[in-house]
Amino acid sequence: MLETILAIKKQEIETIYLPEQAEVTKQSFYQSLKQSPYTAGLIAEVKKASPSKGIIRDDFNHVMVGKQYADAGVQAISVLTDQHFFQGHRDFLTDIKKFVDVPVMRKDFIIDPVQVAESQLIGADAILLIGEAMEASKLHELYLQAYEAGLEVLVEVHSEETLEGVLNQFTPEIVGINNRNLHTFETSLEQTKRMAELVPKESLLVSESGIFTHDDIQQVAGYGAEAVLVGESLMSQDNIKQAVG
Ligand code: IGP
Repeated sequence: MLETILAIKKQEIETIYLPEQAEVTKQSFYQSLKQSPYTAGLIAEVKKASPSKGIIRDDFNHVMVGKQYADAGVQAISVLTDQHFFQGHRDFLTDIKKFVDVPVMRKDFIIDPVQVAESQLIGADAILLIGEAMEASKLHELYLQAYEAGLEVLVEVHSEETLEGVLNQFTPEIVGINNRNLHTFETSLEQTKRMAELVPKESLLVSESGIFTHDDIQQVAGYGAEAVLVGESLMSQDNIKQAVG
């Protein structure tokens, strides 16, 4: 699946036109997560659909979801901007950023410098870079470009092997362990358990995907996660704001 997504992404990159600079107030993604008063900081994801689940919410309105997350007091918001597989849009991020004062991360398949530049222009505070999507040396280049442009980076990995490759290059400020395998969609919180000890103490550890209950949060926090990234379970609630609490 990841290969298919990346093949389409490469075609899309050819047609990116850079938008005008969105006027936004920057918020620190890292600081917001670090300063969370809870067991684990919450990154709540604005996710309309996914390749494994199809449409998650029929009455989807990105600004409404973003506002509800912010009102509920989440530490950060992740916005899926990929159109083809997740039915997102880059404008979703710009729109949401106008209404909330929590940091907003762009979730997409970023593999090219032009997408990093685009992320800055649309008003993102942070971006996701996926270890499995490229060589560690390339990921490092995009990482440096992002920080230079004032963007923070969540470096996501699924396997021990990918994590090792990244750590041979550099130590990311924020590391996400994706509990979901992007090739098979198999999801297990055990992934965080197995890999947490391989993540350097200096890095802020985020556990991503497949988190549904407060018990799940406690579980991954017990493995060492300082923050969690939750999409589907919040998006499918009738009352999103209540669900966050
Ligand atoms: C959220 P979930 O299972 O709570 O909906 O997962 C998030 O982790 C997931 O959307 C995700 C993702 C990704 C999506 C993690 N890494 C990379 C697209 C690309």
